[in-house]
Amino acid sequence: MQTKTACALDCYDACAIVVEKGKVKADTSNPIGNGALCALVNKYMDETPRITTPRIEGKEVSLDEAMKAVHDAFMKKTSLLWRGSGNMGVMQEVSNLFIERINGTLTYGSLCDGAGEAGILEGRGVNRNLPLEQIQKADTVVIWGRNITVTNAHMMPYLEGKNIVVIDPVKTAIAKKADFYLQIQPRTDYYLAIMLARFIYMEDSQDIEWLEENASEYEAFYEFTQEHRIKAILSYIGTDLGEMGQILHFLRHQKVVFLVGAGVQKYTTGSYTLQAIDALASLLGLFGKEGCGVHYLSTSKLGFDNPFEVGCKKISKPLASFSDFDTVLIQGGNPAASMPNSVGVTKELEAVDTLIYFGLYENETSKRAKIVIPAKHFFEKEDVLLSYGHQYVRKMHKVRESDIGISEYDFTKNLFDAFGLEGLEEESYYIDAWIKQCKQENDILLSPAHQDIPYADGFGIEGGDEFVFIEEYEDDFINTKQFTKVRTSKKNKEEDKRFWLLSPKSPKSLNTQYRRDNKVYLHPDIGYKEGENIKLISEYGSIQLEVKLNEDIRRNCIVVPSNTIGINNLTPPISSQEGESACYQEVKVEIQK
Ligand SMILES: Nc1nc2c(c(=O)[nH]1)N[C@H]1C(S)=C(S)[C@@H](COP(=O)(O)OP(=O)(O)OC[C@H]3O[C@@H](n4cnc5c(=O)[nH]c(N)nc54)[C@H](O)[C@@H]3O)O[C@H]1N2
Ligand SMILES: Nc1nc2c(c(=O)[nH]1)N[C@H]1C(S)=C(S)[C@@H](COP(=O)(O)OP(=O)(O)OC[C@H]3O[C@@H](n4cnc5c(=O)[nH]c(N)nc54)[C@H](O)[C@@H]3O)O[C@H]1N2
Ligand SMILES: [Mo]
Repeated sequence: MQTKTACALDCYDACAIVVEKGKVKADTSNPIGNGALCALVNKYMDETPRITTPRIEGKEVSLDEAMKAVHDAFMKKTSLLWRGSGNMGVMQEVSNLFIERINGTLTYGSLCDGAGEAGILEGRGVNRNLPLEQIQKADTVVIWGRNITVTNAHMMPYLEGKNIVVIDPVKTAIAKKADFYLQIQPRTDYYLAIMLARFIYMEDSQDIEWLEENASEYEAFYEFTQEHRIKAILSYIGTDLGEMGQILHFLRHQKVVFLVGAGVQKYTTGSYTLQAIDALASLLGLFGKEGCGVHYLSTSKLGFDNPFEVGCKKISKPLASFSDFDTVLIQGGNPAASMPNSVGVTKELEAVDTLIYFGLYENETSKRAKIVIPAKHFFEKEDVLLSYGHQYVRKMHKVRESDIGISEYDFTKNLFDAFGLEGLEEESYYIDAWIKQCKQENDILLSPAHQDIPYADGFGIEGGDEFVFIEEYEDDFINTKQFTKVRTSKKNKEEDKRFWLLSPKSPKSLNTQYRRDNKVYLHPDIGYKEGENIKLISEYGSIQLEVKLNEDIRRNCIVVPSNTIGINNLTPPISSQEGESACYQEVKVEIQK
């Protein structure tokens, strides 16, 4: 007997899984995946101990007692549900229905891809997924701020035989194999896209026919690119005309796909970066054609009528002020470590009267919670999985029994009952509601928004709209602290001794789940020794880490993976100009021995 399910970890791949006689394997009958599952599922997940018993103020209690305490907490005046992305199944959101009924508060905004998504919406009106099959038909794939072998490993088979261009401040594994690699200065991808666009106009390589029909304001955009000074900006990006020529060689008159990752947009200006990359793609006429396009984290719920959409009050997710609420429920997340500015966030969480943690593993947040409710693992419940990286939808079946924990549906049902509320349907009703809306091809479910060639009928939700170019770019951070330094560098020899703090994902963790790290990776030329302990200091806090030398990292950057204990002590409590997203990399750090 085989049971089919999928991996609910927050990842582009959202792999299809079969379980046979207790053995977990990749489902090779499904187009996603390359026949293998990653080490997170095969190894690190299994070695991580679960929370097995509910607790109230550190004391182990029965699930009934713990749920009674949760009920009492929600009787108080104000409550907040802050949900993380520990499980990407749609059923995570069923608890919205309870929060709505008690007049509680939810969050808006993002810790993840929100800035980039806002830029895409600005330009295209809707953030559609570019199907894997189109990526496979490209001549050139530009991997732009995405660490594909770590965060999106199942994309690799789709890249075979292509010209590969990589743009990243770190010479990643894929960069080492690339046909062209640009070790870009962090936070300058917007400028790179604008410069490339300007050169495309200068050499008349733009796709006039496509532009006339789909993006007719392109002349105004040309004028906008001309406001950007070439020499100063190329030197600021860390490149030159020669390298620009090499990139253009891979973009002109061929099928090009941009695989853009979270790395380019962990900044206040993240939305403009995505809009500029989209504008570059538009100039080349890359939308609505076979083998072309921009692949970013797409809106996975696009096209669905979401039964868990509610009209609650909402506060900012990356800047949540927890202490404004009597009761805070943290579900499927670890904000004490994953939100920016951990020092401030921790104080906020500790000031909450009743903090409830509902999750699988112990972490910085569970340790501070008054009530801890163990969750069921995605192998232990029914669900539906959508993906931001591809078009396939998967029904998730329970593949093992467990006495541990409670599912999100049962948690919600328990509270509906305790409050004497009516109107919650059966679990299967909601699962069917999602499944029923999918398109179907043979036995495979597809997102209702899926289009083989997205934007072939134009932009906007309904199609028919034009692409909207950027008209304005304001950036105080660059102008005051960075850009001026470059412009005056001849006179002012004093160098900025601080380093850009990059926090990409780790191969051994899924965000803060599984193995945690305690190292800082930096270039040997910076002058520290392997194994040495150093202190990193920013305006917001500090951490002590062990040095690992790595020649692949740009000399003005240091890398502290996002699973590192204490990384977010260093990051700023700010949100992006558009998209209300965290800006983990809008910070420079000093090193002290
Ligand atoms: N193994 C594993 N896989 C994961 C995750 C995990 O924790 N572990 N997390 C999942 C989640 S939640 C997400 S959102 C995705 C994210 O996955 P990705 O989109 O790959 O994002 P990151 O790993 O954050 O960073 C990607 C790359 O951006 C580069 N970078 C940093 N700053 C800049 C910059 O200014 N410009 C450019 N051009 N590049 C830059 C980094 O060096 C890094 O190589 O991965 C998912 N997959
Ligand atoms: N410095 C820095 N910080 C970052 C990032 C970065 O690039 N740099 N990346 C950000 C990004 S992209 C993201 S997406 C966020 C992620 O941040 P969070 O959403 O907070 O994710 P995790 O820290 O992995 O915590 C997930 C928790 O969910 C719980 N969980 C897992 N499965 C289930 C389930 O089925 N039910 C319930 N109830 N709980 C479950 C687990 O106990 C786990 O501890 O982190 C962000 N933080
Ligand atoms: Mo993410």
